[in-house]
Amino acid sequence: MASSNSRGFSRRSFIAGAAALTAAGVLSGCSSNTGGLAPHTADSSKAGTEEIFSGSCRSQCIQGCYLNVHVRDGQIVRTTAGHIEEEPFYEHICPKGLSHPARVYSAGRLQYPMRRVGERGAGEFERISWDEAIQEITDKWKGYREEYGPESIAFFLGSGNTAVLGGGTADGSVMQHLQTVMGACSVLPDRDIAFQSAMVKVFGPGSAFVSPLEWNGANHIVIWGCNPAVSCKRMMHFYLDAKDAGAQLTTIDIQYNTNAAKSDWFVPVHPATDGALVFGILSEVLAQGWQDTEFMRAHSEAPFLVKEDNTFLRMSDLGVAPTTGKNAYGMEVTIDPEVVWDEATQSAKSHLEAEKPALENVPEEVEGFKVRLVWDMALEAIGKWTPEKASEVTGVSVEDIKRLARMYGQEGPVLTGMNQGLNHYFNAIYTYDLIFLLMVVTGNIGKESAGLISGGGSFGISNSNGCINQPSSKGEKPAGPGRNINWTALYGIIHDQELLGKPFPLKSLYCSCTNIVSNQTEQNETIKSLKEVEFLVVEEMTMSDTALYADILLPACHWFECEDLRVRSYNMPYLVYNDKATEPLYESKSDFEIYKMIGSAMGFEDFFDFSEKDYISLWLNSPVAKKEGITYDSLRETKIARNHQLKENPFMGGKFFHQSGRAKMWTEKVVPEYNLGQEIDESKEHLLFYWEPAREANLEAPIREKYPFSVLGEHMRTRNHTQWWDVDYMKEYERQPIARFNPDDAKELGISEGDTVRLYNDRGSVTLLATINSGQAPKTINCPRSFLTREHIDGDFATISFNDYNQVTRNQCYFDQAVAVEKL
Ligand SMILES: Nc1nc2c(c(=O)[nH]1)N[C@H]1C(S)=C(S)[C@@H](COP(=O)(O)OP(=O)(O)OC[C@H]3O[C@@H](n4cnc5c(=O)[nH]c(N)nc54)[C@H](O)[C@@H]3O)O[C@H]1N2
Ligand SMILES: Nc1nc2c(c(=O)[nH]1)N[C@H]1C(S)=C(S)[C@@H](COP(=O)(O)OP(=O)(O)OC[C@H]3O[C@@H](n4cnc5c(=O)[nH]c(N)nc54)[C@H](O)[C@@H]3O)O[C@H]1N2
Ligand SMILES: [Mo]
Repeated sequence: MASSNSRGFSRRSFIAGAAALTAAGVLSGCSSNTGGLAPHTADSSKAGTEEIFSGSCRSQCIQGCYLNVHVRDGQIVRTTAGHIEEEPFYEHICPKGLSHPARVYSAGRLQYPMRRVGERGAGEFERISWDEAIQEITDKWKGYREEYGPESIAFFLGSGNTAVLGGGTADGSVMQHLQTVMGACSVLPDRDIAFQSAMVKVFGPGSAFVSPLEWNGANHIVIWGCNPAVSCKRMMHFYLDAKDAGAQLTTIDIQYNTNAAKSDWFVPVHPATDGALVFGILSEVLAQGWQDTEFMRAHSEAPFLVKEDNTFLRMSDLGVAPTTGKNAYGMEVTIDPEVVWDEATQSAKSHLEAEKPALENVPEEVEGFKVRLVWDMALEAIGKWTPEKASEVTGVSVEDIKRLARMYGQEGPVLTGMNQGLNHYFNAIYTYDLIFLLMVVTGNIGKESAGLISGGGSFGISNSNGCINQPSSKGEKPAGPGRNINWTALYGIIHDQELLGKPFPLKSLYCSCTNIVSNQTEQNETIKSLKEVEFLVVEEMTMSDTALYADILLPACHWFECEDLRVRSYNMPYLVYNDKATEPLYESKSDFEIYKMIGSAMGFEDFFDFSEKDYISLWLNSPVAKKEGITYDSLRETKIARNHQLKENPFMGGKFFHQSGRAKMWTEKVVPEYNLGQEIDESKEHLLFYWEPAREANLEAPIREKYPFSVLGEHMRTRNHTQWWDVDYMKEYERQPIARFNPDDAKELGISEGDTVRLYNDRGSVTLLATINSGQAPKTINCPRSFLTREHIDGDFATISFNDYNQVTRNQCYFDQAVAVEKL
C-alpha cells in the first residue's frame, strides 16, 4: 500500500489555511500548543512518581483498546497497552492510542464556552461563561417548546464518544436519556446501515460475529471489502495469527492493499460488483453440486412455500390454529409455523415437524394453494448467471470465480470477514444479502470456525432501555423520544418546515460527538442545513468543521479527564472502566456534566438526579452483568470485565435468530426502513437472491461518460474519522489529502507524482495532490478521507458524494461517486 510520498508534497495549503483561519479568528477558544501544560499545582508528595489510571480509546474505530494512562505531576505523560490477565491476546495499542497526550494538550482543543459573533461557518466567536451558555440554550429551547412543541429540537448524536456517561450513540447513554426526557427528535446518521440491515434480515437480530478465539480453526479466512490493516488494527493481529495457525487468507478488494499483500491470495474486483461475484460463485457451486443441501433443508427458508400473495404458506392456512410461545429473546409471540413439503411422507407439514423438507419436486398446488418453493426461485435467479457472465461484470477471472466456489463449497470451514467497504454504495443491501446467502448455501455458518467476522455492535450487557427511560426521582416517566429524522430529510425539514406535506417546525439542532460537516454525504447540503437552522448548538472537544457553524459552542473535556465506561463490544469483549486521570483542562467539562446541566436548567432536574455511580449501576442492572458479577464497585477494582457470552458462536448448530430459527431467503412483506414518500419496486426485495449495479461506481453507468472515475475514500490510518486531526505527529505519515491513481490512468491524464489535481462533479470539487500506485485499480481513485476542509488545497472531499438512499435502506453511500479529473 502506498504511503503518502512526501517528495513533491507541499505544506503550503495547510499553512495558508491555518493562517487564514487565525486571521479570521477561527481558532479563538483553542489553546496555544502548550497551553495545557501550564504549571499545575502538583501534590508534592507524588512529585516525580508516575501514577497509572485506567483508560480506553473511546472513538468508534471498532477496536476500543484498553489503555494505561500514565500521570506524572498532574500531567498525562504517556499511554501504554493495559494488561488483560485473562486474555493477553486482547492487549493492544496503536499509534492513535499512543499519541493521546498530544490530543489532551492539543492546540485545537476548545477551552471555554463561546457564542458566535460572525457569519455561520466563519468561526468567529466570543467567550462566554457556562452560566450564560446554558441560559441562552435553555431560554431558546423553552421558547421553541412552548411555541412549537418538543419536536422543534433535534439531536444528532455521533460516534465521537462510545461511553455511557457521555456518549453519542452508545447504548443507553446519558445523551440519549436527555433526548428522551425532552421528547426531542433524533437526526439519524444513517451510516453503515446496509450491513446491519442485511444481517438482521438474513440471520435475525442479535450479535452475529465469531469470536477471534475460534479463527485458528478455519481452513480459509476471506477479508471481503474491508481494510483491517488500517481500520481494524487489532483484528489484523487475529487474522495474521490465524494465518500462522494454517488458515489460508484471501482478500477480495477493489485495490491491492496491505491486507492483500499479507494474504495468500488476492482477488481484485470491480467496485460494488461483489453481488455479481456471488452469483458467479453460486452458479459454479450448483454446477458442481457443492451446495450444503442438508444445512439448507434444516436451517434455512429454502424449503418454505410462498403463496401467490408473496406470504408463506403457514399452518393456519391448513386450519391449524396458531399458538403462543417465546421467541429467541424470551418474548411472547404468536407461533404459526411455515409449511414445507415433506419428502418422506409426501405431504404438507410444519417445518418443525417434517422429516425431510423437500428442496425439489414440490407440487405446484399444496392443500389448495398455488405455491412456489423458495429454493426453486433461488435456482432460477442463480441460473441466470454463469462464471463467465460474472467475470464480465466483476473483472474477476473465470478461474478465480471457480476457485472461490471450490473454497466455499469444498474447503470449509470458511470465515468471511466484512465491515463497511461494501456498505457505502447504493446497492449495498443486495451485496450483503448475497454474501450472507453464499455462507448459508455452502453451510459456512453456524459451525465451529465458520461464519462472520466483523466488529461493532452493542456489548450485549446493558440495561440500555432502563437508562434511557429512567423515571425522575419523583417517579415521573420521560416524555419518550420524538420522531427520527433521516439524514436525507433534514434539509427539507429545516427549509420547508414540513415533512411529507405535514408541518414539522424544526428550530434547533444539537450536535454532540459528531462532525457532520466532514462526515455526512454531500457536504454542501449539510452546510445548507447548518446555515438555515434557527439555532445550532455544538458540544465538541476541538474546533471541528461543524463547530465553526455553532451559535453556542460547548467545550467537552478529553476522555482521560472524566470518569466513564466504554461500552461497545467490537472485538474487545471487555467493558473498560475509565478513571478520571486528571482534571478537565481550561473550562471544559465532561459530557455527563454538560447533559446534566442542560437537563436541569430545562426544568428536568428530577430526571438528572444521579451521580456517575448511579448511572453506571443502572446500566449494569441487566441479567448478563449479574451473571458475570459485574457491578460498579467491582469495575472500579478490576477496571475491565468480560462478557463471556461473546465467546459463543452465535449460530452454532445452525440456530438463527428468526422466529423460525432459520436463515432467511425470502421477505414476505417489504417494509422500507424509512418513509420519504419514495416509490418502491417490491419485485427487487422479496427474493434475497437479487443484485443490481451501484449508481455511479458502476463502470457501465451512463454518468461515467462525463465523470470517468469512481472515488473511494478509505478510512485513514492515522485518524479515527476526523479525530486526531490536531495531532501533528500523525501528519508525518498522512500529511494532507491525496488522490491515488493507477499508473495508466495517470499517464493518460498527464499526471505525475505530487501534481495538484482537482476532482469534481455536479455536486462539488476537491483539490489535492496526486500520487501514483499500481495497486490502484484502473478508473478508480482512492482519497483516504477525514481531513478537515481547512486542510484541503481547495474544496473538500466530502462535497462530491450524493445524499440519497436505496429504496428500502437508509444508508449513506460514501464510495458511490464519480468524478472527472483536472490537472492544475
Ligand atoms: N484508523 C481508522 N480506523 C477506523 C476508522 C477510521 O476512521 N480510522 N473508522 C471506523 C469505522 S466507524 C468504520 S465504519 C470502519 C470501516 O472499516 P472498513 O470497512 O474496514 O474500512 P474502509 O476504509 O471503508 O475500507 C473499505 C475497504 O473496502 C474496499 N472496498 C471498497 N469498495 C469495495 C467494493 O466494492 N468491493 C470490495 N470487495 N472491496 C471494496 C476498499 O478498497 C477498502 O480496502 O473503520 C473503523 N476503524
Ligand atoms: N467520505 C466519507 N465520509 C464518511 C465515511 C467514509 O467512509 N467516507 N465514513 C462514515 C462513517 S462509517 C462514520 S461511523 C462517520 C463518523 O462520523 P462522526 O461520528 O462524526 O465521527 P468523528 O469524526 O469521529 O467525529 C466525532 C467528533 O466528536 C468529538 N468528540 C470526541 N470525543 C468527544 C467527547 O467525549 N464528547 C464530545 N461532545 N465530543 C467528542 C470529536 O472531536 C469529533 O469532532 O463518518 C462517516 N463519514
Ligand atoms: Mo462507521
